[in-house]
Amino acid sequence: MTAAVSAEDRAHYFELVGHGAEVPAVDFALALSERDVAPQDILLDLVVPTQARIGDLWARNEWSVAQEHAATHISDQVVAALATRRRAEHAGRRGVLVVACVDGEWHALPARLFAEVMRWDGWDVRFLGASVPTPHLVSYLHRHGPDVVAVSCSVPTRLTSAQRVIVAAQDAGVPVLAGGAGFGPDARWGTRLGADRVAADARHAVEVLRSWPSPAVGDVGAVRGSFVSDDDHVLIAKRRPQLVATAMAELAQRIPAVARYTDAQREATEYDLDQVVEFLCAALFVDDPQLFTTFMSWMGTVLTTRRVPLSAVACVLDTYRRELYDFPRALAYLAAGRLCLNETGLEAGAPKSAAAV
Ligand code: B12
Repeated sequence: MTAAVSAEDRAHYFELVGHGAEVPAVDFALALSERDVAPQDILLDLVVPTQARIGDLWARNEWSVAQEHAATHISDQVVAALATRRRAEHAGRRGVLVVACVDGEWHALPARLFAEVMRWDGWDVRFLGASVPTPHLVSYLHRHGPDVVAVSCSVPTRLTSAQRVIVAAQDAGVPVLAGGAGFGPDARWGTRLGADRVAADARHAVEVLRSWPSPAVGDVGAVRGSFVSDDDHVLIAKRRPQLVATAMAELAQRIPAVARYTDAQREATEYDLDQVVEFLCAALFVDDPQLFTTFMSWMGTVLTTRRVPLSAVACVLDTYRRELYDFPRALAYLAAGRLCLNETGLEAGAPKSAAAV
């Protein structure tokens, strides 16, 4: 019988990482492990919720990027310490599992957390880390011939890269398990993009891999639902610079303060406008408006806490709707996103003028 991580443990760990107390945080995690808490539980019930909380604090502008980086470094150290101190029993008996983040995906820690849990479940894990270029991953797969490749994606704007990896790995004869928050609720976009298996999180992945008797022999060559997307996301992505420039010009006309922005403010705004188009393209790619509406709610929260009037974001969505008049699906997604933004503004308690978008 193993012990569990308690709410007090989480509160204490959060205090430690919040104060940059690296050594005490690592010692605390190791002490939990000595108290008979399973290492998997320390990662999934201590480190994961803390990292999610840090993300929320960053999104709400309560923590700076520097605070997030410092805390994430500590969590990284905790994972490393547990990985070296607690060796898996029967290591590697389940086969070789390559874990890689898709091209352009810099969230290595979620993938590492997943990887360590799989190692303790008996896989011989080869962890390739952040943003692995697809051709390099494929050549690695050819050279090492793993039983499964686990593809990690934390932000949905990387889903086009994810699909390229899925196809290339399967062509190389290696079955694909897809996971990470970027694949959406229950990793549903992983299924849509043709992965052999998906899992919502690391615990679910343990079950999925245990009930997948022999991935290498069982699935390769099987007829998979082939994923076909129309070209809307490609055509719109090509127009990103022009869409952002038009939206920026319109904002400057409507909101005098925008015309007086410093270079840094202008750059940050252009980045946000570009993100809107990127998420719209990702949603069109997987043909799911929910990807875009979830993003707009998130963006509504992020911008409200940074005192950006949501009316400005609504103005941007209106510009995009005018410019993309010949893409009916994009128009429907933008309309749904605008509605979501309105609701987010009201929930976040934005001033009425800003929320009434
Ligand atoms: C640390 C961090 C970063 C670091 C990452 C460093 C590192 N070494 O990983 C850096 C600074 C690089 C970063 C960058 C960015 N980030 Co960031 N980041 C985070 C943060 C705070 C923690 C990440 C983490 O450790 N997660 C660990 C746990 C919490 O994640 P998890 O998904 O539950 O992990 C499990 C599963 O996903 C699963 N899993 C993972 N891989 C796989 C693979 C398979 C096959 C399977 C089955 C399962 C599986 O296993 C894990 C354990 O169960 C998250 C917050 C969050 N909620 O994750 C934001 C977060 C992910 N980032 C976010 C954003 C916006 C960004 C940036 C766009 C910011 C920017 N403006 O530049 C960039 C994007 C960079 C890129 N293109 O990749 C947003 C994404 C929001 C969205 N709309 O999608 C988040 C959610 C923050 C927030 N609350 O707003 N970030």
